[in-house]
Amino acid sequence: MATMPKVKLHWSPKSPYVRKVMVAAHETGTLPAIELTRSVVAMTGTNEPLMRDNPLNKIPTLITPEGTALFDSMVICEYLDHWHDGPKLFPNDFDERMRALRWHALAQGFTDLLIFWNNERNRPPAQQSAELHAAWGKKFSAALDVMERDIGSMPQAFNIGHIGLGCALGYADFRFSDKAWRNNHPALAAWFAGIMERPSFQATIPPAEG
Ligand SMILES: N[C@@H](CCC(=O)N[C@@H](CS)C(=O)NCC(=O)O)C(=O)O
Repeated sequence: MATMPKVKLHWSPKSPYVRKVMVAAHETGTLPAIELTRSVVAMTGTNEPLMRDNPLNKIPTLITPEGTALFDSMVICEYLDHWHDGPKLFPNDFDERMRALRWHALAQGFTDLLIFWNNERNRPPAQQSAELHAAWGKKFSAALDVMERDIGSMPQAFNIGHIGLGCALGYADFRFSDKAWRNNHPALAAWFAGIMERPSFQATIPPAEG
């Protein structure tokens, strides 16, 4: 396999989606080929240099040597996965691939929910919606319950599902530690403790708020 060419990545250390890409970069050995550009984003505004590469104003966004902007995080992870010879993050076997993508989708949807919920929590109290808080609270618990139920059948071979779930739960810790998700989800907590031992996850822990 040829070495990955130099690419640029719009990046920020606290984004759970960027973290997925960084974990994938560590796992595939492609990190040295990635030049990081710190791009600050907010749902309520635009970052003009980023907008020139990605009209959706989202990080992560990767720029290939040909000048193509790739997004979103799953597409970028698949790009990185192309450039190494090790076990694939996106398995070739159909059944394995579907299992991996299902886990990834559950984790990604959970992360999306946390991002929107966190944005709502940061609005002035008078503008916040009690309905949204209640609905997100129910979906948060329901998703964790399904993860707890199914985590025993998570494949052993590390793949994009592991990356998505690890980054989702890491973001729950980062922004929603008050929800103490481990209390009712012991199997999931044990799985997460295991995944956090990987150097790729250790190297990408978001910095403390400050
Ligand atoms: N589905 C996208 C989501 C990316 C995303 O929402 N990133 C956030 C940062 S955590 C962002 O760029 N928000 C800025 C905005 O929405 O304008 C992915 O997986 O990459």
